[in-house]
Amino acid sequence: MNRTLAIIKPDAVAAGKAGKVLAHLEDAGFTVRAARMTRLNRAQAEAFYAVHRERPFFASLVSFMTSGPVIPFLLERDNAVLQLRETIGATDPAEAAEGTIRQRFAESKERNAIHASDSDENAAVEIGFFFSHHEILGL
Ligand code: FUP
Repeated sequence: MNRTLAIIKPDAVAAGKAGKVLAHLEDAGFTVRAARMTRLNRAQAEAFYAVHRERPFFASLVSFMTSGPVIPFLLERDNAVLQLRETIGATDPAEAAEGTIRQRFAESKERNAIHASDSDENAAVEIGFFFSHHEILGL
């Protein structure tokens, strides 16, 4: 078993799809070890996406990610990072495989419903961004 971070993004929360996205994750075999609803401020969103700071879409991405509440989840299963990337699908929903979360729920490449960590190293950093040790449940 290992861990990864998912974030239900503001588009999916605002559209009332958060429950369906979580059900999709649970049906795909992930166990929730921590969850919260929060709203990122500008500094937090810029820090979270710092790797994209020089990209042309950065300002728009930060504006979108601060536009409403998000729901981060710490998820656990075998091969969690890779399995979650497969479960969410490609960044652009037009390219996301049938039955993936982004194919089902995303509106566009920017408003794409869900974030997932892309490596074990980034998962550890991103989990620490949203959750402190005492919020992570052993169950
Ligand atoms: P992903 O790992 O699939 O979330 O995609 P990236 O790390 O490449 O991009 C991070 C976020 O930037 C995406 F979720 C959406 C946004 N993005 C855009 O808005 N436009 C782009 O051309 C690429 C990414």
